[in-house]
Amino acid sequence: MAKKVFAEPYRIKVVEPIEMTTQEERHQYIKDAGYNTFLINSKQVYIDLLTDSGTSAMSDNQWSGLMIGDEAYAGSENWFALEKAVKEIYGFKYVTPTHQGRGAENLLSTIMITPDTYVPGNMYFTTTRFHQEHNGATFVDIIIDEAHDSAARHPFKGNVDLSKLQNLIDKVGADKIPYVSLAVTVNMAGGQPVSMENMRQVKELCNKHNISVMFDATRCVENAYFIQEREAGYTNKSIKEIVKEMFSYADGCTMSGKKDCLVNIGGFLAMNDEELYRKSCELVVVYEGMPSYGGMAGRDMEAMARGIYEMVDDDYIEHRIKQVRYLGEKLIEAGVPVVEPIGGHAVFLDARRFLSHIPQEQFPAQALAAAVYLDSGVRCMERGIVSAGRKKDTGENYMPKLELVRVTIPRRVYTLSHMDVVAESIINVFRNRDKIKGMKLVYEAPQLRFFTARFEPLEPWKEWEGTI
Ligand code: PLI
Repeated sequence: MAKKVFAEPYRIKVVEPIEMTTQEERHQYIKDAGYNTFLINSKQVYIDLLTDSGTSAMSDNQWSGLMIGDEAYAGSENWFALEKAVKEIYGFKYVTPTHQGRGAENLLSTIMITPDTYVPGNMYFTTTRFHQEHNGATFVDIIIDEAHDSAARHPFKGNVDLSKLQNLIDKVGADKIPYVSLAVTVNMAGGQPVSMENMRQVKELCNKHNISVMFDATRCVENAYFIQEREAGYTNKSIKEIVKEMFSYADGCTMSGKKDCLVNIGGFLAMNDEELYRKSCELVVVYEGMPSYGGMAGRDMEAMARGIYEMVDDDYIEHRIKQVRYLGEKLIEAGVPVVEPIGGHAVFLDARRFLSHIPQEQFPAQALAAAVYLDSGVRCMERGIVSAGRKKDTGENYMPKLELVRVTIPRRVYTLSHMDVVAESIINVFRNRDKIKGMKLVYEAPQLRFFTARFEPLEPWKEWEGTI
């Protein structure tokens, strides 16, 4: 019989007090931050759901690993532990460490991309597309159409549309495609998974044309859980077995250890090709450090090695996904528009439907993230027109179909009671949505603008009583 009630598969040994603020204080803080939640100080936040990146709580086993950090410049013991863990769990032959995911993206894109090429991918991610474009490629979105529709309930909304990939190969030629970039799960689509069948088919098609398949492995354990839950033939397979099979359909991957690997910093590039490995070792020393640390301290590598074994624990990942879903279902029950099905790392509010009176050019998702902060001190993130940035050729804004606010759940950090508070606040904001007005952009950086952009409301917002 399926369990109705579920609880954290861990108990709390250390606590970190968090502070509450008043709504009046938050008015000032959000104004000072240019209505950008990235620019709010952490101390001014009550429940921090900005990201699940680098925000995990480590286990006692990982903390104890920090004490055996071997801080040698070369050949650290902890590097060998990390290399072993990656080879064993992901199944690749070679590993190059990096300080975080974008370090690996930089290496991969610099080595594999030449100007005037095309990198197809299942929806863009901000830093990933930046590195591809920076090296002269054009990103081409080959995700299934359902991924761009927040209400479409496809079980594997991260899947590649094989005909879109085939059409691109026919149009530009396989020699103009350095690799296919396949994210498992797809962050910007709402943390949506790719099915094992789809990964297999993408690999088969690419093999036919001699094109490499590079995974963005950032949240692959969450993807594995959805396969176990939803795909025929995988119910009785362990998460560890599913992860191993997933990577058998890849030639390599970039990885942000700050997510799945349950650490606060770290990443890697992994691959099967010896030549690519050699080139990555040549380049890693320029940007990251020796091929035996890649920007990480010995202790960081030990924590990550241990996190890699913990992340494939079936009970851990089941709880993680169910915690995110618990929040999502509370919001759905209250009529709040969210991306469905609920994804792996976050609940995504659909700002288009939530604030249907604000046109996309007036940054509804940016306004909504600011409004949730004002209401309760809960911090979340814009994932819409601001994050999408501008087209590299014309400088025009991308106008993504998805205009979302990501309410991201760090791993092993918050309890179900925190989720209740978050739900209450978002529901309160939903009831007061007509009081929220559009924004204008007053500062933007030339790339990855969402991190530092500043905004002002186009007209004053009407006050409402916050939940906290
Ligand atoms: O933040 P990094 O450099 O360790 O990783 C970059 C990165 C690559 N791919 C994907 C799918 C990501 O989600 C990602 C980073 N994501 C962040 C920071 C986030 O808040 O989602």
